[in-house]
Amino acid sequence: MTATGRSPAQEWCRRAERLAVLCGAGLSVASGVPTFRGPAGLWRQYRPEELASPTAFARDPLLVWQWYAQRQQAIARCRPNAGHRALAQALAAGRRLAVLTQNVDGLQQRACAAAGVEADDQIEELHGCLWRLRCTACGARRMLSTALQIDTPEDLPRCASCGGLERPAVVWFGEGLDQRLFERAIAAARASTVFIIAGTSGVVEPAASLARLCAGHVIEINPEPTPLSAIAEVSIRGGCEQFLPELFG
Ligand code: BJW
Ligand code: ZN
Repeated sequence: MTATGRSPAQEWCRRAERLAVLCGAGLSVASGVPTFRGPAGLWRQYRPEELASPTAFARDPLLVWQWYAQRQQAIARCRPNAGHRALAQALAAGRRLAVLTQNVDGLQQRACAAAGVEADDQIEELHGCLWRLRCTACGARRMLSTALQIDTPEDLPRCASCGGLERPAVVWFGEGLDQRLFERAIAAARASTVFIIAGTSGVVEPAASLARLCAGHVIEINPEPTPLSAIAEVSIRGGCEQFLPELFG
C-alpha cells in the first residue's frame, strides 16, 4: 500500500499515460464462458487444439461447425462481467487504453456498447470473432445476429454471393493473425507505460509475446502462475472480475 491507501499497481494504472491489456479466456470465466485449457475446455472427447485448425475443418467441417455453433449458443446466454465493464468504463472515460483481446466471444464489445463506447480502434480482436463468418471460396464476410443451430451437413452456413462454405472468422492454429491488426497491437504494446496481462495462460504465440514489448510496468491478473508471470512486476493471484475494477477504480 502507498500513502494514498492504493497498491503500487493501482497507482501505476491511475497515472499511466498509455495502457495496454492483453485479455484471455480467464476474463470471460465470470460470465460463464469456459477456458480453453482448463478441465471444462473439452467438448465431447476433443481438445480445442484438435478442432481449432484448418486441417480439422477441411477433414470434418460439420464437427468443427457443431463446436462453434454450440459455443455461440452458450455465449449468447452469457453477459459481460465486471472485468469487461471496467475496461469499457475506462475507454468511456477517455483513457488511452488498447484492449488486445484473444477472446472471440464478443463480450468486450457488448460491454463497450452498453457503456456507449465506440471503441473499434481501441479493441483489437487478435484471434477474430465467432460471430463473424468468412466465405472459404470468395472471402465475403458477414456478421451473425443469432447463434447457428447445426445438426446435418445441410445446416452448414453458405455464402449468399457464391454458395461457398462459410467458416468462422477466427484465427486457427497455423494461421497468421491479421497483419495490420497485429502491427497495431505491437505498436500499442510498445507504447504502453503499463501493460496488464488479464486471464491468459500465455502459451499461445504470437499474442503472448506482446507482453514482452512493454518497457514500463507489467501486471498479471490470474489465479494461477503462467509462463508470463516471470516478466510481470506484480502478479495478482485472483480473478479479472475482481481486480480489473480495482485497478481501474
Ligand atoms: C482466470 C480466471 C479469472 C481462470 N480471472 N484469469 C512460438 C513458439 C511455439 C509455437 C508457436 C510459436 N509461434 C507460433 C506458434 C504456433 C501456435 C502456438 O502458439 N502454439 C502453442 C500453443 C505451442 N500459434 C499459431 O499457430 C498462431 N499463428 C501463427 O503463429 O501464425 C504464424 C505461423 C503460421 C504457421 C506456422 C508458424 C507460424 C495462431 C494462434 C491462434 C490461436 N487460436 C485460438 C482459437 C481461436 C478460435 C476459437 O476460439 O475457437 O485462440 S487457440 C485458443 O488459445 C484461443 C485463445 O485465444 C488462445 C489463448 O488461450 P487463453 O485465452 O490464454 O485461454 P486458456 O484457456 O489457455 O487460459 C485461461 C487462463 O485464465 C488460465 O491461465 C486460467 O488460470 C486463467 N483464469 N479464471 C483471470 N476469473
Ligand atoms: Zn462466397
